[in-house]
Amino acid sequence: MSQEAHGQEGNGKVSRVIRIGTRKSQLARIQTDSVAEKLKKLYPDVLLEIVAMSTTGDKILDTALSKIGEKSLFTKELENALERNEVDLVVHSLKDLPTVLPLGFTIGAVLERECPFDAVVLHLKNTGKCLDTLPEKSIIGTSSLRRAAQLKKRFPHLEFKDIRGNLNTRLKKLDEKEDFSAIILAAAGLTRMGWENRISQVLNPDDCMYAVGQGALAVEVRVRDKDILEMVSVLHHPDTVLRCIAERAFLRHLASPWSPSFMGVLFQLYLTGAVYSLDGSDSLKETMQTSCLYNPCQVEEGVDEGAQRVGVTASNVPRASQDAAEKLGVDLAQLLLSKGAKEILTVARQLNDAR
Ligand code: DPM
Repeated sequence: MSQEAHGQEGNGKVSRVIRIGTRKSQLARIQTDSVAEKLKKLYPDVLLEIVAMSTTGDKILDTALSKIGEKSLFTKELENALERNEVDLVVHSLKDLPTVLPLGFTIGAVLERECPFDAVVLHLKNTGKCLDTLPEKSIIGTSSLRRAAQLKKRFPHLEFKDIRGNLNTRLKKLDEKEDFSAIILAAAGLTRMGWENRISQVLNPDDCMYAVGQGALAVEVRVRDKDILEMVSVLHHPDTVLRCIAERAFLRHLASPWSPSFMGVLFQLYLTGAVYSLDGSDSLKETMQTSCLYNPCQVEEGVDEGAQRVGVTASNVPRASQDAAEKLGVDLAQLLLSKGAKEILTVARQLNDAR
């Protein structure tokens, strides 16, 4: 619990103040506010305070994300504040959280996943078109190696260039200049910003597989802070938890120390995972299934609350289902590795480093 973490209400009642850390971008604020609202409804007596801060990722705007290398770029400052008890929980996009968290932190809640797919936002002059009908050599903005690799293969008439900055900056770069014919962004982020009217095409996974954890929000907390861990655990959406454990286990087994940008997954009752070369010409894609049922009546009591799977603590989701989800991810990664995934990833890394 934070020092001085008690507020004095007008009626003399003392209640705990919970501080929520967030990045300063509009999307981060919207995401944090949505989680704060849910907590406020569940715990009306708790005082919530939102603490906004800049992160390294917000400051370095001129280098392609895939080149900076450090995955916790957007999370480190927030984790430092968590460590120093300056905040009690931090709201992130799950896909920005590495599959191995620094010691002492855990994902205490994975909220219901919104649309996980990627979306095309067109320059207004291209209204009515789609990726298929854009003219030859049209320039598409994305800094995601994952998106570029898959879309280059599927739409060879298009060219791909890096675009950086938060969503507001990117949309401005698209609209106010002639540099890009379209940009690719996560549908979930656009929808949270209230810009769903700018989505002209939602990409299905045959065209572009989404990233591990995309579309889900996560709440990161201190492992040792059992009160907060228990408090946020009611936000867990069991179906999303299991899908994301499978996806993250796949990524961790295949990729560490890899960044998620080369991989995408689609999990229904099955998990599809793939690896791509940078230009998409070389790829491996496999699907595996598991029976991983969630029966809310079967939640076990007395599960070890410290137990983490790929960074997630979910004592209110059956352990057997979590085991099955995790095993599915690992098995799928092993299958891809046995077919040569490591070679594709190694070449992709060397080429990206040399860019
Ligand atoms: C990660 C990637 C991107 C973000 C890489 C990827 C996109 C980077 C780019 C891991 N994090 O997806 O292949 O386009 O240059 C990010 C967004 C969201 C969370 C924005 C977006 C919102 C969606 C969500 C950036 N992180 O992907 O358009 O909450 O899942």
